[in-house]
Amino acid sequence: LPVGIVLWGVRSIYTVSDSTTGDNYTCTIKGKILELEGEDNNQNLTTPLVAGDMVEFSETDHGHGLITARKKRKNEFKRLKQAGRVVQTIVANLDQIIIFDSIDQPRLNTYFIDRCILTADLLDIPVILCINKIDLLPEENREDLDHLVAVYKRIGYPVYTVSVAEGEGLEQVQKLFKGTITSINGRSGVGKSSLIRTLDPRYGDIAVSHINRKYNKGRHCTTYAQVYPLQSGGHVVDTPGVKEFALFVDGPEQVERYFPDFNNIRDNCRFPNCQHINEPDCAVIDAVEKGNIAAIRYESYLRMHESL
Ligand SMILES: Nc1nc2c(ncn2[C@@H]2O[C@H](COP(=O)(O)OP(=O)(O)O)[C@@H](O)[C@H]2O)c(=O)[nH]1
Ligand SMILES: [Mg+2]
Ligand SMILES: [Zn+2]
Repeated sequence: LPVGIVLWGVRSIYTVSDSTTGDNYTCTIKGKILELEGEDNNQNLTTPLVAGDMVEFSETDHGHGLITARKKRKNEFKRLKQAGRVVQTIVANLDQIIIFDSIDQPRLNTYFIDRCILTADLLDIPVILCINKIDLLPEENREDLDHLVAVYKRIGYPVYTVSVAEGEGLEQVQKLFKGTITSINGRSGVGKSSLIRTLDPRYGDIAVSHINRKYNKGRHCTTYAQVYPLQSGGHVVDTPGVKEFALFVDGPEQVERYFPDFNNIRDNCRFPNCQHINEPDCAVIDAVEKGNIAAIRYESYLRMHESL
C-alpha cells in the first residue's frame, strides 16, 4: 500500500501526500478503528491522526483514498489546553524545531526563546535557533548579538542569524529542511511567513491557514498544524499556539534540570536539591556572578521557576 504523510486534517478528512509521488489525496479512515502500528491498543481516539503522521492508504478513485494504518510516531508535539488540564498532540514526527525570533519589530525575547527550548528538550525534539531581521541591528549592537549567539552555541544549540528581507544567511537555513519535517515556531511578526514564502513561493500566505479559511470561518479554532512540502526538499510545519508552548513539568523544582548550562555546576551546590535562588553556597549563582552561566539564561530560569 502507498505510504504518505498527513499534511493536515479536520473533521475526519485528511489530506495525505504520497511519499513516493508527492500527489495529494483526500482521505478518510477505513472503518471505525485505525490500526496503530507498533501499538497494542486500538483505542477509539477522537483525533487518531494529526499533521505529520505517516499512514498507509489505498486509492479509491481519482484523488481520494482510505487510510488503513498509522505508522509508529517518532515523537509528538503537544500542547496543553483548557487551563492545562488536557494534553493535545498537534503534530507528529518532527525532526526538529526552528525557534524563530527577530532582532527588532518585535524586539528579541530571550525568555520566549528559552521557554521554547525547554519545551522542545522535554519533548525530545532537536532545536535550532534562528534570529531574523539582522538588517535591523545597529552596528553598535553587533557585539551583543555575537555574545548571544555564543551563549546558545555554548550550551549546545545551533544558531543562525539571517535577514529574510535581504536574503542574508538563507542558503544555510534552506539546507536545514532537506529530508526533514521541520516546525517553525515564533512570535507573530518575526518573519515566519516571509521565510516560508522565500523557501517556496507557492505558499504565498501561510499565515492564513487553509483550514481556517475553508472550514472554520469565524470559529475559534487555531489548534491545527499544517505540513507544507517544500519544492526545495523537506517539509515545513506551521504549528499554531506559540503562546501555549507549555512547560510540561510537574513543578518549579523540576525546571532547573532542563538547563544544560547548569550541568557539572549544580553538583557543587551545598544542597543536593538546591534551586539556585537564595540558598547559601550555590555554585550556580556563583557561576552566574562569574559569567560562566549567562545572565539572560539565569533570568529566564528564575522567571520560569516563578511562573509555575
Ligand atoms: N526588516 C526586516 N523585516 C522583515 C524581515 N523578514 C520579515 N520582515 C517583515 O516583518 C513583518 C512580519 O513578517 P511575517 O512574515 O508576516 O511574520 P510572521 O508573523 O512571523 O509570519 C513583515 O512586514 C515582513 O515584511 C527581515 O529580515 N527584515
Ligand atoms: Mg505569519
Ligand atoms: Zn544551587
